[in-house]
Amino acid sequence: MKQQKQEATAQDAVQDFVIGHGGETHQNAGGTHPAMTGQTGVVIADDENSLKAGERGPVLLEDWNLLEKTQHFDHERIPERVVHARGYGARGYFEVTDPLKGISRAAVLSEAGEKTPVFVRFSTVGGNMGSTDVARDVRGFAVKFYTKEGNWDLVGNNIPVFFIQDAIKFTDLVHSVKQEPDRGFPQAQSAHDTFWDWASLTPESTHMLMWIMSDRAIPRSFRMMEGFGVHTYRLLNDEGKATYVKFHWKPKLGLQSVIWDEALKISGADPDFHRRDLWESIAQGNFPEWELGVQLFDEEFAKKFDFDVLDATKLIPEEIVPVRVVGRLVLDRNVDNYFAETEQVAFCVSNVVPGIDFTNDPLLQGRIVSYVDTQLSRLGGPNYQQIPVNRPIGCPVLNMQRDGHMQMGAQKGRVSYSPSSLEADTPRTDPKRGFTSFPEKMEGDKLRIRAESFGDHYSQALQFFNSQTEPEQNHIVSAFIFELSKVETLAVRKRVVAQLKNVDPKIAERVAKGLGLEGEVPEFPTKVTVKTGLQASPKLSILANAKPTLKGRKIAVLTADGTDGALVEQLRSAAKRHGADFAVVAPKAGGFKAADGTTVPGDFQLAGGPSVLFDAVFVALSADGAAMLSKEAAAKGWVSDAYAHLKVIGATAGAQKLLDKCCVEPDAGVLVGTDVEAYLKAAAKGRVFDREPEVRTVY
Ligand code: HDD
Repeated sequence: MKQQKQEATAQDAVQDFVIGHGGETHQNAGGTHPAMTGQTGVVIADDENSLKAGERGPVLLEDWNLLEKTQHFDHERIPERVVHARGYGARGYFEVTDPLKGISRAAVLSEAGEKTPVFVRFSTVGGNMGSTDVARDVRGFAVKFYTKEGNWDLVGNNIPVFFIQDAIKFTDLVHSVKQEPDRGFPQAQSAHDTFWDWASLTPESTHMLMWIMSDRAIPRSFRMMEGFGVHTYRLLNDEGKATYVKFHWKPKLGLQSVIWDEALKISGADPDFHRRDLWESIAQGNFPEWELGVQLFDEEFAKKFDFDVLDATKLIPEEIVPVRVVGRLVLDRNVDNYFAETEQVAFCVSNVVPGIDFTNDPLLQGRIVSYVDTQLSRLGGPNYQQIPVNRPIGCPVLNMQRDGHMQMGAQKGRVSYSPSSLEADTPRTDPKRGFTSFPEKMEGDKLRIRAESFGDHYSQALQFFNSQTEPEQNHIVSAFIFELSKVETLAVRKRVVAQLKNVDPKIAERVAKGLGLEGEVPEFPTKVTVKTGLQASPKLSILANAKPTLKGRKIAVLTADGTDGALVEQLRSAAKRHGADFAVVAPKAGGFKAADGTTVPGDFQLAGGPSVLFDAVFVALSADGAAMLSKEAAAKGWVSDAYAHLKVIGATAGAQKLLDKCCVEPDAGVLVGTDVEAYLKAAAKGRVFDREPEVRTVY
């Protein structure tokens, strides 16, 4: 009796708080609140107190609810992915706009208007699940198409080439880049000895190194990056005719990256920067969109190409084989449950449908095996395809596979084998509709060998560098300097620079200068003569392909008491009109008191809303406000970071004192005044790269 009375009192207090008795209003979601049950459906009477022998006595083992709840909790985690552990998923659809009729028999690509549900997971590669979104890293871009002919997984990255040519090297690559095994750090970064030791001794990684040192490895948003299938795949038509294909995802919002110093600071300010951006844009109805493009070519073309199309460290410039857009991918639904969907989704390179086939790319061949194997260990057994997020949609699963851990189906009947005759309606193979492989002619000796056609590791690395705009080239050089500055072993630093000499001595010289290694770098032996004459491919540049738009971008205004409220509202509505998000940053969480005495709510308190979180900024301060914030480190950091990160800065005349304190020099991206449209027009152009030599050393 006594015990029950006490419980009632505690519960009453909680109820009072939640539903707002006593004059206070607290948020309450309402609804009918069905009874809470255990896993067997038994209704729980008390979920606040364990069962005890006496008021202050020991807890009893018979408290099955305590045991069940705790046991379930103890097993809540599953092994994180060995790579790509940190990821974020969403649902949507893929719609065919230009069907590949006669090229692939896969309905997902060849039927006009065919709409296929998809699950997409973006990820970083090296960091653990709890690391940061904005690490310098490759981004995974994995798409599960639930086609009516079965699931097709296109497990790609945001970079079109890879570190290695043969899957047998994958373990070494990953071991070198993950945290070092003795000390367990560094987390989510390649800037350490083991990675560069491995890379410096692996010439085939050189082209990829150029890409991960480029701004491609620090995207502004998942919504603003490309995706690539990387390998050359095969498409097969109804007659079994094969066409080689490379897959490309092109973002509707154009390409954009952050500045490296910004990335470092975002990682502190908002480690969830990319996932928050994706979640919020979908929640707001601004559905991210990509075009799916294909480069198609045949065996004859492949033979004429400078490089081997089976070599995943090479790409085919779009200028040589144009990308044909075949459909669009729209992400229009956030997940209901992160674990059930994003964590349990199992992408397998082996998941292909009739009309899409593999090639002999040795990296691809290894992947076909590895993904299934990893799902077995991650998800606990062979029935992982039955987890809702992995099940096909719109086509049945009928076969003779049975039982196993966590079997969800109860297949009926005696027959679990084939051929059989005892039961009607048992599933039978269908040679016409079924998956068939391309009957490629095979002959040759069984050898452990790397094809000679895979031998040139430097020419496309140079082509990539030469295809970048000047600021992008500068960023690559700075990234090498940053990364190698973190490498403690001098010999490793030198070896990387020696490799760079093979790409272009001028690049090597610039990196050596930044490291203080001029004249000290040895030669790295190579048998290859670099093809210096490869045509630059402007499509490989982010800046050359950026879109002058504010769509999907974020603008913030820095305010303080005394700020012109009407100007803030004008900025807000103009930003919205241009498709941008708008945020008010104020010294106090509640917002600011405008010049006319009204209170304007804030979105961020100054310390929690640094300018690194936004694409363009406006400093809307009265002279008093600027004087006050000139003594506030967070405000000075806000403005000087925006300037150093090459952002377009708008400012009221009253804000000048703060700009001066932050050494903001006038340039095309600093607009003092209240012409909102002129400011937004400048902001739509993106960063002011001409400012860069003023704010950091270019080696
Ligand atoms: Fe991989 C995960 C992409 C080479 C072995 N990989 C994984 C994911 C992506 C890629 C996007 C995350 C999927 C998800 O979101 O769940 N991987 C690539 C690309 C590669 C590549 C584009 C080169 C072209 N991978 C590669 C090789 C191997 C693996 C050569 C092994 C031989 N990858 C794996 C894995 C992972 C994985 C260990 C870890 C978690 C998972 O599979 O599901 O099996």
